[in-house]
Amino acid sequence: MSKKILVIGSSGQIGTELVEGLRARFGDQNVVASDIKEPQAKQTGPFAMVNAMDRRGIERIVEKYEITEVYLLAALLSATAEKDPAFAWELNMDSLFIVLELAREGKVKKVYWPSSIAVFGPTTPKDNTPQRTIAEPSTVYGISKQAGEQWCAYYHKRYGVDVRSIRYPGLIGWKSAPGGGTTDYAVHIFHEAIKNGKYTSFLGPDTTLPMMYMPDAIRATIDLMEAPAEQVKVRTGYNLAGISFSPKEIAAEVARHISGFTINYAPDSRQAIADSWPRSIDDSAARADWGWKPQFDLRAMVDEMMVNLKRELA
Ligand code: AKB
Repeated sequence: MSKKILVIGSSGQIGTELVEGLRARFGDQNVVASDIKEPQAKQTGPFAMVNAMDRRGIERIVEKYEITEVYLLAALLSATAEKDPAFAWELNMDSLFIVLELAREGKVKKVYWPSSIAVFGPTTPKDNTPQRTIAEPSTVYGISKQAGEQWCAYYHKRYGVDVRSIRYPGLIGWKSAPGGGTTDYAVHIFHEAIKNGKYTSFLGPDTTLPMMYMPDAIRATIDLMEAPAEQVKVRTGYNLAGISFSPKEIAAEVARHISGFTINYAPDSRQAIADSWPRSIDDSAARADWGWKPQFDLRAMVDEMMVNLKRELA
């Protein structure tokens, strides 16, 4: 049977670019995008409206398109989740159980589920955070990601479900807007710099966080899903490192492209979340197991973001 992919949450920040990447690699008709709302981006392949918590609705799509792999991206991110912890838990966990169960029942063969650096917390070693270490998250988003990782490992061990996951750092891209995360400032800064020549950061100047340019994240996601099963030794979530930087450091790079650019700082409730997360990540397990290697450093990422966003916003 040929590969048929369903992406749930395809209109979000990762979904938009992942669908594009998957369609480029496996063909437009072999990738079904789905979301709770109509897509903004023009679709080159099938699209289905579905709520990620609607088991019957998802099953109908799986049957109709003879889906073999599901990428589940629907979730409430760290900052938004803090506004409604009960709903965040419900959405983030119920949707995961639905796809894990579909895989356990043999209705799909492989599952991708995104984890996050949010599984770590204030007691985690902050620099070069190891793959296996203390993980006591202080946000509901982090708790849902940590519990989700354990459920993925459980379904793999107990039922042989082929589920794979990455602990994404903050993701930066120009094709889609970020949706309610603590790392969103690193996308907003580009939009505000190009439009207004200034930006007020909701994180303080020296708040260093792990980040990654979206093309690296999309490549990592597809590479992990395409790796032979025996090479995927971590069935919780893989640490993945790209670039670590602070608002002050990215502002200096942005200023190379926007003369007179200024940044101010007005930390809000997201500062406490950022302070609980690592500064940098040890991703040696992903490198050793399935050959992960990032391509973009801070300068290369900023250069590409500026060229593309200036064109888009013109
Ligand atoms: C967030 O800030 O909530 C996300 C994440 C790091 O998972 N970008």
